[in-house]
Amino acid sequence: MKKTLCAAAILLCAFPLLAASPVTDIELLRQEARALVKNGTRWLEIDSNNDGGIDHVMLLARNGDKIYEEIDMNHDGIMDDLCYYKNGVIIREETDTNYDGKIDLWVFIREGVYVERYAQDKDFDGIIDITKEYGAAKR
Ligand SMILES: [Ca+2]
Ligand SMILES: [Ca+2]
Ligand SMILES: [Ca+2]
Repeated sequence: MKKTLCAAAILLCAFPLLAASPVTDIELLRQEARALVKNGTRWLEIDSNNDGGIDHVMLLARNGDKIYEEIDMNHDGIMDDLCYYKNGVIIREETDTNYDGKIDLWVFIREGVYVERYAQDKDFDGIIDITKEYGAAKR
């Protein structure tokens, strides 16, 4: 048990730097993202359609830069879209496109706008079926 916990902690630390997370469970990923909370960070919670439920959550750095973001795209109370930022610029987006609580689309973004790579689980079985790389121009 202790060993598993240790491995999880290591995974947590390495997580923002890794490629597609092997973890697809949204709730688990949301828990892991809580490790991004540091001294001076703050949460911003938004009810974008005024239905009384929070559907957009952001973790902000002390200077206001976004660190992490969660969006409930279909307003069912369950977050479906997770975004990760570095220096306030988006680097990765993980989406549950069929709203089953599991991530099935990973998009890696360069300089905040360019899609560098994406991976998709098209049949929602937890196994990635498509990966596509859009590398920078090779020299
Ligand atoms: Ca949802
Ligand atoms: Ca899904
Ligand atoms: Ca699949």
